[in-house]
Amino acid sequence: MSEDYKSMWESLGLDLGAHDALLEVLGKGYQDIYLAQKDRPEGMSYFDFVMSEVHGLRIKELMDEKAAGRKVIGSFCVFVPEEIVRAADATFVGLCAGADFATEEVEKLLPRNTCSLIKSAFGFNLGKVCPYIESADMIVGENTCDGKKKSYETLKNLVPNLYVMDLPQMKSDEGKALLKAEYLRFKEAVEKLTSITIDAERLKKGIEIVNNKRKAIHRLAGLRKADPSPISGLDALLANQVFFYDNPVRFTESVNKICDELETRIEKGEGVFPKGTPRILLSGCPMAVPNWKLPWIIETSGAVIVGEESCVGERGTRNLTDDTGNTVEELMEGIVDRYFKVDCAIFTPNPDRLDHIVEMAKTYKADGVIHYGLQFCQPYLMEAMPVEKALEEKNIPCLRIETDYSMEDVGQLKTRVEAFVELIK
Ligand code: BJ8
Repeated sequence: MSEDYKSMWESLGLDLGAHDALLEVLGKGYQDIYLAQKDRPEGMSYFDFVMSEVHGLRIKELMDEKAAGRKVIGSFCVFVPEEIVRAADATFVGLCAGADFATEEVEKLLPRNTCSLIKSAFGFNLGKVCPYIESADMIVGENTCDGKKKSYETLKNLVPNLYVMDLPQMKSDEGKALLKAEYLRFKEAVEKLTSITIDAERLKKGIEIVNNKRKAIHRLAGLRKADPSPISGLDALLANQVFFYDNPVRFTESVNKICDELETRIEKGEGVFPKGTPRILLSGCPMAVPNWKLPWIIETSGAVIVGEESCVGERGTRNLTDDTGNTVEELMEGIVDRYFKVDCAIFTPNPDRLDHIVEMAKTYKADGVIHYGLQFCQPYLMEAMPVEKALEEKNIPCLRIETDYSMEDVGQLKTRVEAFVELIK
């Protein structure tokens, strides 16, 4: 950290010793995985800076916003509509975590066979190492998978400000009506928290800010169709991860700047890996910072990742929200329409996701798909089988991986990934 943030972390109630240890591991991981890459776009230095200050400067900014009367709202899921948060001048932050922490403490509250994503969020909270959780004025949980849904019953005893949003499980008219009712209830809760009435002008502005950051990410994704790929999958994943933390306007500018640079690279035929490097589409559970294990294994095994069918990726960002409405009602309708298309595996049946994976594999000219399922994640592990079948029908090779946040299986995963890369070469 470039400044001394100790007093800020102390005032947030962080456990300074544990937090220092976490930052050390994070810094080392970043060094070994990210900074060790060759030929990175210069624009990635912005993301290196963001990562080096992810618990420092960014938290200070949040503190300054709070001091100016703005609220911070944290979320664990892409179903929480950021547009509504922005419309109330509040700041939206992602709270999912991608590393094990305080596992022993967590397993006193949650069954051992809970997915790493949920355990990690609890671990960061119990270990008092996450300044985002501590600075949030409202934490939004959502009824998606059983693991999350039931864990919020426990989480509500650990945090003072948990708001639980119900979500549909089927893409039916009734499901859509439930989503609409829940978004209206959320809008009211945000208005109450911020003492701001969300009118059409505010909502339009909120939609514009979030759409702009999605458009920048779409532009970045489109440039990865090139061969050689102008950016590594690891770096593109990082941009998708920072999407959830950064100031949205600054983020949009920074991603667009990288895209300008990537366009020049493409014109010159330059890339991060040689032309003809096997191209992989990653599909499955979301990867939160610092969950870089599998992408790192793939990109050090002779392949390049060209897309992420994930909530930290295209599943989360792919559709824009219609901003043509003129009333709150019309704009809210646009928000409901947009989010109702998110094809998370908690939906049943969920054919859109299978179609989207096949479509992405074709669009990004992937030679194969690696499906990433977190251990104990029923929705994605169950859906991995129909995904594989749908890909087989199109003659697209697929490798199903089931793992967690530990590093114990790195050797074994590397062997399987290398064999898969050989196969698709
Ligand atoms: S919209 S993917 S962000 S719920 S990995 S906690 S599903 S057991 S994260 Fe998700 Fe929203 Fe869906 Fe996206 Fe459960 Fe699976 Fe764990 Fe998961």
